Amino acid sequence: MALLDILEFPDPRLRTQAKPVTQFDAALRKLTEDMLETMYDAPGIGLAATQINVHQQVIVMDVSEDKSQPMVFINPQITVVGGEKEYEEGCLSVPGFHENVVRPDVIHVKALNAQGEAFELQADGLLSVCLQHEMDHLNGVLFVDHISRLKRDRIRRKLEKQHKVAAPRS
Ligand code: GNR
Ligand code: NI
Repeated sequence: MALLDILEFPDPRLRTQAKPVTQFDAALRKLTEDMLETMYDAPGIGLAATQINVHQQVIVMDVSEDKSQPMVFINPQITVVGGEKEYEEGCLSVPGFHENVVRPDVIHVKALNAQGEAFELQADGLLSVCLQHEMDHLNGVLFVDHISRLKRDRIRRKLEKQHKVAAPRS
């Protein structure tokens, strides 16, 4: 197992469009295990491969209270069922900032597991919010794209300043 580095906004690599997974092999299972370890360590409730600079359609999540329900979604497809909900979102790629985002509430998801087997589920509440947030990552979209430009620019400037301070010397 290994901890992976998480890209931070406004890194342009976070804008990459992820490609569907075609090989359900040991390397994919190692990737999902390393992503879960990285997510639990952070700690976070979800992680998309885009965030660790791997541009394949892979998501890991665990929205359970006691962190006992790891979930893996490969090549997910989401259809909106209905409703609308506002939730205060955060992101491991936008550390230290939280903002309210409005999204559809109920969704239907079709995906594959790490073995390549298809499954479907209907989600609402936190599971739905998190899945939509992770799906956005695979499409190069961040939660800050759903808030005002004023707030987004303020967050970008603060993170750029932090990255300058934290940058290794040459
Ligand atoms: O850990 C996370 N918490 C969270 C809270 C509200 C809405 C979405 C999330 S996902 C986030 C982890 C992350 O950045 N996933 O991409
Ligand atoms: Ni995120």
